Amino acid sequence: QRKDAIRGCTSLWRGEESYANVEKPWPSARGRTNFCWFDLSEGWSEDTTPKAVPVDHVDWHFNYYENEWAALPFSEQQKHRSLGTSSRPRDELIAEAMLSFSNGVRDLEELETGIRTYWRDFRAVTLRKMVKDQSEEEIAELLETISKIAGLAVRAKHLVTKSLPALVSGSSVESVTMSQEQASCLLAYAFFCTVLPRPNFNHFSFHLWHTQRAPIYVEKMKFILHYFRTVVDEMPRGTLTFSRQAYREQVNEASFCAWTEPLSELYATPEGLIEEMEGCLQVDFANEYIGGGVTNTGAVQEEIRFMCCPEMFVSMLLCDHMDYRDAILIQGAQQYSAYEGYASSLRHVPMELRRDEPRDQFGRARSYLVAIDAHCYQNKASQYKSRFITRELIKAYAGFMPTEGQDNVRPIATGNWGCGVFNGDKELKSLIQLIAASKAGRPMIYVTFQDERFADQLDEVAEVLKAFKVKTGQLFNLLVQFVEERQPKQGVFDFVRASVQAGL
Ligand code: AR6
Repeated sequence: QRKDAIRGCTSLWRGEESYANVEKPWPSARGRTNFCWFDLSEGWSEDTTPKAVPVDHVDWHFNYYENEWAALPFSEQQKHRSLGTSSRPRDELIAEAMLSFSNGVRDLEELETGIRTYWRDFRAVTLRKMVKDQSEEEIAELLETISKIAGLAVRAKHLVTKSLPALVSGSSVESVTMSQEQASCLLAYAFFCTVLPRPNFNHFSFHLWHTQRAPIYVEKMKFILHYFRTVVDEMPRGTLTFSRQAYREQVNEASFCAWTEPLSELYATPEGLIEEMEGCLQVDFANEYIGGGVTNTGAVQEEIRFMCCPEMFVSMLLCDHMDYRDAILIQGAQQYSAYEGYASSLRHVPMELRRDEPRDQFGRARSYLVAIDAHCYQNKASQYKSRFITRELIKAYAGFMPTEGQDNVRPIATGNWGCGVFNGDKELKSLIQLIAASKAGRPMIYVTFQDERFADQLDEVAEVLKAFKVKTGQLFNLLVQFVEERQPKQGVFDFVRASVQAGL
């Protein structure tokens, strides 16, 4: 029954025909810039790979510290930072190493010597661990893959012909669209540890995977190598859009209490995973620095999603730290790998890329993600304060709010946002997300991660709210009352149900 209800709710958004008609027009009419890294003058077509613009020359703004540009490895300041065994300009050393690797990598020592010219701490610890149990053919295949990854980096002069604006908090650039090929080229630079850390950004580099000993790095390396093998085998022709939105209205508790939207349909399910909810806007349980611990040992919801859909990594190069009003949207990131296990038991499961994935008129596959970071509570008890309810509601609504002037309200697929590593209370967070989804006019699918009991409890409380026609503002008010009047051990659902049944 639950499955049927979810299929019914998402049917419009899964339908291929309706898909092209409901997507965000591009560029948007909002007055902010929508940057496209490739030539869209003749539209996108399935048969050709998008070409970078400008096509005939390179036009980079080099200033790496200027906030509005992404820190590409060839930027001016990076050039003169000598972090390797050679004091020659860094960009030259990187270009030289990439060219040499692309012509073949004999062994891992050659890889180490090449990378150390621009980054002296490099050691291929994880790759060495991997080759230990491999046959000669497997080792040769691995070295060939590494060489082909370098080939992607070498293609930068055709693919990275213009600087890339950063999507920093409050900037006038709303979105950046690039081809999957351009994304793969950037990922190749991350693989070879060429991008330097930048204040306020997560570090777009896989150097810890290469150089540190934690067992998870072997697994992470398998995900990324599988991605590279897939794209070098046949480059996907699609595109991706990264955008940033913020809910900047002046709001306070009183204004939330005045919200009058009816509550949306809520579908709780213990089965499936967020990433399986096709056609929905799927929530990434993010860190304020998007990607969280993905380039170190982190391996929970956000990191796993990045590992399966590596094009998401580009958001770390583009987006700085999110403040409490910010959300990051990623459209078109395809899934290259599946997984088993979770956290330290995470295992890579290879899968075939869906090459026939339907795309919109701009070439983006049907994958919609929104990254929102919950508040992290060191101590679980500290979350029961009205200012935290307000903070989480602003954040969730920043992610769920429809893009201006559009009818783009696909259902939200979410779950225990902020309730794993970040220690949140599921009952409280689920209702906060329901208020945000309702304000945005979106149905909400809530995946309880195999917790049948919680799915039943959530269904039950949603039934009561529906029966008594509770509005968004009223529910918010109840949550605030809950934290103010809370009895020890009383749960949010019990309080809300009792209050509603007693006549609010
Ligand atoms: N589908 C549905 N539910 C899931 C899935 C999934 N694929 N994976 C996990 N869950 P967590 P947080 C459930 O801890 O607390 C990262 O490092 C499962 O019940 O990832 O918001 C970020 O970068 C799990 O316990 O999210 C941040 O730094 C719960 O969702 C930080 O973790 C919460 O998953 C965010 O922590």
